[in-house]
Amino acid sequence: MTDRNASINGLVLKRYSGFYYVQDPEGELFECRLRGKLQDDVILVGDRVVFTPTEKGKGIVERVLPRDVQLRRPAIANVNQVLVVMSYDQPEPNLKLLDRLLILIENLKLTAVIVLNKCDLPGNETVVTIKEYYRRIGYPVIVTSAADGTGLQELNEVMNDKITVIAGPSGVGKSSLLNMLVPGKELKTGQVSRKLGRGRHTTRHVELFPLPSGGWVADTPGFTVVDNPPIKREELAPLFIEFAGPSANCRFLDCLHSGEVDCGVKDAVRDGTILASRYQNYLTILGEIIEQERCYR
Ligand SMILES: Nc1nc2c(ncn2[C@@H]2O[C@H](COP(=O)(O)OP(=O)(O)OP(=O)(O)O)[C@@H](O)[C@H]2O)c(=O)[nH]1
Ligand SMILES: [Mg+2]
Ligand SMILES: [Zn+2]
Repeated sequence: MTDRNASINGLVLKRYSGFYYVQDPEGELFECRLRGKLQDDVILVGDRVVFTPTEKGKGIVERVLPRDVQLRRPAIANVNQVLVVMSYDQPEPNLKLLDRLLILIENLKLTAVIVLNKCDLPGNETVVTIKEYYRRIGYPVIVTSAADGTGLQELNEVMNDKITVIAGPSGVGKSSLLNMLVPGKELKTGQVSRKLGRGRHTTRHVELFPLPSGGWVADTPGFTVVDNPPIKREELAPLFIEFAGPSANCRFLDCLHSGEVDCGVKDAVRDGTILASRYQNYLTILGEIIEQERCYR
């Protein structure tokens, strides 16, 4: 079918009780229904669509344009990058979760940006490790405070013209950062429970918020565990981006950097080039993936 003259391209920002909210290139929002033949489950937040404006502020979605990538949790299409937020304290940064999130992002071939929020609080040595080591291996690390505004300009700049998802454990300040970046959008934030040191799960539905300086951003609920990427054992090491150089020195081409002799990765761990916790997390996840392979056989 050829699109009617009046049809224009738009981006789906949210879905709410049967309506899709579609933003046109000028930034105007349209409350849309789907053209009858379209099934409800073909459209995700983040999809680019062709739609026909009808009366003021309303429209009909005609078709969905091809998708680049699709995240499952949260279900968002066409994501460019993920901000992995950790905090200086309350809760303390968690390197296990950080590494698990980073490999998921690498596996999806998305850009990962690490955000260290709550820099108004004192941080421990893990904060220093993130700033030094993760920066050195190539991840941008942005230091912020939603409380005093530190780093928000820099954060704004990395999100320019991109679709960004904010991920990380509960209570690190994801929603608080978003509230600072998107004026007039008060997202629910939760007090960190003093006893547990983690926040309540306060963030639920999926929505892209337009940023004043260009780009869109989605909040996610905090989590403490994530699934492994659906990969084979030999596909894991390349997701630990700094293993690439040292693995050129492994004696075996198919070295998994665990029990093998003459392993460049293990040498690099021994001489301190590779962070011990990165290697430990690699071994743990490798073990889990091998275990999964056994279950599927
Ligand atoms: N000191 C300080 N506190 C902050 C900062 N950012 C957020 N907080 C507080 O941390 C608590 C949790 O913030 P949220 O924004 O709800 O955290 P979240 O990551 O969205 O949590 P979930 O939605 O549960 O995943 C709130 O009490 C915030 O006021 C910050 O930069 N500094
Ligand atoms: Mg939140
Ligand atoms: Zn090796």
